[in-house]
Amino acid sequence: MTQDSDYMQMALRLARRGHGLTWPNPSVGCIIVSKSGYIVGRGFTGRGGRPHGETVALKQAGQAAKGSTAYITLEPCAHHGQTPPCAQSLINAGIDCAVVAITDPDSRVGGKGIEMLTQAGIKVDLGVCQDKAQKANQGFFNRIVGHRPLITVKIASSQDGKIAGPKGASQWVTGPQSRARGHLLRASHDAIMVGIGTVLADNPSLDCRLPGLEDRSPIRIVMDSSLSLPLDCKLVETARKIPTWVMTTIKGGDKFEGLCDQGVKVMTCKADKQGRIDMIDMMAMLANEGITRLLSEGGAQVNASLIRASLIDRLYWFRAPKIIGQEGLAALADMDIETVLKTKNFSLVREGRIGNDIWQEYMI
Ligand code: AOF
Ligand code: ZN
Repeated sequence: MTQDSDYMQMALRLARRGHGLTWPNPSVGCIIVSKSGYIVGRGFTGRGGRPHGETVALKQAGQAAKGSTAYITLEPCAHHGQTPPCAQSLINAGIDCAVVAITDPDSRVGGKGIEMLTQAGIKVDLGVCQDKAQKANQGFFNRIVGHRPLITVKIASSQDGKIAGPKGASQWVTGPQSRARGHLLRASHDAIMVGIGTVLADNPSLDCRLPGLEDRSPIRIVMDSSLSLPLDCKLVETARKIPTWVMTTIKGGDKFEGLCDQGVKVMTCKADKQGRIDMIDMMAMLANEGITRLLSEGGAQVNASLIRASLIDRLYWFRAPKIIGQEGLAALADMDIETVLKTKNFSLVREGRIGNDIWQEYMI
């Protein structure tokens, strides 16, 4: 017999489809199972956060929602937004039972959705697959509770941890399959971030070029403390097509205006003692802009800054079967021993072979 946890895992799989699309909102999955045990509605949050997952699933279920059980990956909302609260829609549809994975930390919800359902006489089972839901919603939770996005770092290196050869040629260290996986990672994030060094070395496009997923390109963010971004680089030239944000410490001036004129959004962050961007302040600004899932593609300086500020939640490391040698550029720059000793250990959660490369996924 299908268990509650099986249905919840289906709902979580649906929710994950919305990663990268639904920010500033979480992606919520909902499965409606009729009295006779059939799945009559499936939904997840739409682009930009609307419609909510429950709205989609209830619409599909129609009259069959009467007496059903709804499996929802996050507590249904209790506030009046652009539409009535999902908790009210579930009550109106006549469901018998709600199985909810985890409560919503948004102060407009925070337990009120569960309360509404219970008061209406609906049986509520809270906490099914809670750990998995915590991970699936981590971007949204980080934004609301931690005032920063979920931060994932992707590194593509040689076996000896070098991301570029002696002349800084970094683009093709790993094979085509790893690069495609990297593009899939882009599609499941709200924004992708690189440092100015990477832009000057590679002039990248930072879009998602997988067939069928071209419209899943995330926002592109460049960390550029002194505004060295050339006005004729690919990112600036395409800024009106794919949003491009520049994080800097500069407050104005010709370059600032020039970038804004080309459609780039320039945001001024606090500077640290060395004049570098204050990472915590920058992440709070990004969370404030609604970013829940941020993918950092480095390079060496950005990776090191993230490690120094203890800001890495997940790490994907792709390694090609090549040795570049000590002349190459290390994945992490400026890692002095004090920083290394302070760094928390990562745990390996998954690994595999991809083409001729090895990939590993770590969590803090
Ligand atoms: C749900 N189902 O699919 C999502 C929820 O701006 P609004 O009105 O769309 O509300 C956003 C809030 O709703 C968001 O902060 C979070 O608390 C909740 N998200 N809730 O019932 C959904 N995406
Ligand atoms: Zn809702």
